[in-house]
Amino acid sequence: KLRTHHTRDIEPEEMADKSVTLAGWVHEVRDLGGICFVVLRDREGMAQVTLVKKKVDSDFFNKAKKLMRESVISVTGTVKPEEKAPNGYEVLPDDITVLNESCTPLPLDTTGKVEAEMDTCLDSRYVDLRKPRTSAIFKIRHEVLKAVRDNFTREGFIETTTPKVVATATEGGTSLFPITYFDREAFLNQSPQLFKQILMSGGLEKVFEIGPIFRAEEHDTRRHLNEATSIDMESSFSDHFDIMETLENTIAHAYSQVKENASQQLEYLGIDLEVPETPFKRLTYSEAIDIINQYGKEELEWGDDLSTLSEHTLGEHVYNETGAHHYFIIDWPTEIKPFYAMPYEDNPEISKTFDMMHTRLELSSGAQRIHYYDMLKNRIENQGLDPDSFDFYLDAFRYGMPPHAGWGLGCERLLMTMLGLENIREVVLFPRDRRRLSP
Ligand code: ATP
Ligand code: AMO
Repeated sequence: KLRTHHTRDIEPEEMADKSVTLAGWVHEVRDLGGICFVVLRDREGMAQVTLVKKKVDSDFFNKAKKLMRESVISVTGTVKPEEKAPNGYEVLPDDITVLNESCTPLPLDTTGKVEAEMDTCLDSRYVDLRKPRTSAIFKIRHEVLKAVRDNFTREGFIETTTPKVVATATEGGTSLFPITYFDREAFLNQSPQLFKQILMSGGLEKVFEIGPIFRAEEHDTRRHLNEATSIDMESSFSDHFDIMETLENTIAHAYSQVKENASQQLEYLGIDLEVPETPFKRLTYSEAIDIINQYGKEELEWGDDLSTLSEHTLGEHVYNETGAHHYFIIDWPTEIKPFYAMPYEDNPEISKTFDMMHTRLELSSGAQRIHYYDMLKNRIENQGLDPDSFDFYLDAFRYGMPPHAGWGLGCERLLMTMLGLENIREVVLFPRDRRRLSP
């Protein structure tokens, strides 16, 4: 057997004098002359393998001293409780097998003593991921996705998968990546929007999808990706207020599950996670504009989209007033929201829409949708789009489409704000941005 235990599975007192086999990477070798420590690292943590020169065979001691950092090894030995060692034990080895030797020098330092540039880390993700801090991010990402699925399931949603190769745009604002689909032009989907709505006509009632979205954003920012993971939901017989509750619950559940199941990883990242309180504060768009204008940093008019600066001004204002990072901006002008957003019956200038914000940036947007065929077709035309290319979507509205609402939440933005990270690329294994296409 190459491994009997992970480093974290060993109980120092209970397992004292027992024989175990650990497997992993050589994190560090510390040769102090008479004693040599080999620090073995596996996915769960570290273990100290201790060789005392006087007590072991001299060939064995010399071989251990010369182990290359990041080589893959399997160590069989006995457990000895030791307060000064990581996890409170050390292993006195009988045998160390080198399963695969690492080349030298390494593309980057895995001990965290030398900080590498983001590009170096991303170019060599296979080594970067060996840093406990980096792998912690992806274990937390797993916990977040698991919690999101749990919460949807608990609320009666079913998981769906819709195509990523499509014929039309869905989100007006950003541009599309064209691709060749046999002899036709096609695109990578910007959002499952049209499909999740069609599923409402199909009677699935409550659906969610976690999948890639592609946006040909020209700019290179710390919060935009060209391939992102979107957490999408759609719910029939619901209005925008109903689904705002689902959104709050999803966020709160993700935070609490991470806190509960990833305490070790939060510790690696130095984070004391606070679970946000629900319900989140709700501001109308008009109130938001007034608040932003009070600060005099810029002059916004009703109908303007919020700039990055205004999002920051507002986020800080809300945080200072309430101590909360998450809040909603509701009731946006119909004109600056996508064609599928439902206007208020008594005031069609404003729509049944919301953005869910974090102090630093937008995390999610959603709306009650237009479920009337004629109204939807008009809105598509008014936004300068060609209704013919939306036939496959519009048809679903002619044969019994229920009222419905939904939202999209950026998985990476949720994670970067949860973990207080500056750059969205840190929470993606292999990010796609303006410059980066491999690995
Ligand atoms: P969405 O997910 O809807 O795209 P977002 O937060 O990315 O949300 P955008 O609509 O792309 O929002 O832009 C929001 C604001 O951020 C816009 O008002 C825009 O001025 C600003 N913005 C977008 N890209 C950049 C950029 N590269 N540099 C500075 N500001 C930007
Ligand atoms: P929207 O375009 O606001 O709405 O996108 C929803 C959320 O997805 C995330 N997101 C991104 N994250 C990183 N990089 C990007 N380039 C990027 N683009 C979007 C953000 C954003 O808030 N169809 C609607 C949702 C709906 O109404 O159901 C939509 O796509 O966190």
